[in-house]
Amino acid sequence: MVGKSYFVTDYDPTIEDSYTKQCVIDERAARLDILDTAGQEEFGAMREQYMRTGEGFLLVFSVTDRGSFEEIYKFQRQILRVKDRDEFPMILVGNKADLDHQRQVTQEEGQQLARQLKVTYMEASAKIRLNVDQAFHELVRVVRKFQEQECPPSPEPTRKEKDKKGCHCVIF
Ligand SMILES: Nc1nc2c(ncn2[C@@H]2O[C@H](COP(=O)(O)OP(=O)(O)OP(=O)(O)O)[C@@H](O)[C@H]2O)c(=O)[nH]1
Ligand SMILES: [Mg+2]
Repeated sequence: MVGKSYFVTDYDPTIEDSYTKQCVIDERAARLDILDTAGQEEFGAMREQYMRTGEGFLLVFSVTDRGSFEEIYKFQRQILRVKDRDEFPMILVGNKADLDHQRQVTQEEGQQLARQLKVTYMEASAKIRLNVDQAFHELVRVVRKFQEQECPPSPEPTRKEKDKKGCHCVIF
């Protein structure tokens, strides 16, 4: 849902859609390659592949659908397993926040899960465009922070330091 820049009222199950978006986040240019993936189980075979290539993930559930909320934990475990890490850039998004009267998941439950997963929680609505761009921007910040920790930009590393670095290190 959140990859689109317009709101679609028909339900059209996603198999896989992709979008590219250029934007400036915190005064730095970013190119977002967004892969909108399927929630439906029959398209789940592609899941590990997109998990391997993704640099950051928006874990989107619907606040009006308890089942979608309960699936999030499993997705996060799978991402961490595929990445072979304890933490990875992700944001938990509770979508359809405009449908408050149909809520099955409270804001507090969303927060609680986010704490457990060690990620940020945001409520969004694709319909009223609440927090849609913000969720992407927040994810970019988390991805940048993560990548800087993984591979800190060192202005002029010495030869010895270069050899020690795990990133961009070519061994002859
Ligand atoms: N009221 C409201 N409806 C929404 C919102 N986001 C999506 N919908 C509606 O919910 C239905 C499903 O939306 P999709 O974006 O197709 O859902 P999805 O999660 O991508 O579904 P899959 O592609 O099958 O995983 C559509 O009818 C949308 O119009 C929202 O924020 N508020
Ligand atoms: Mg979809």
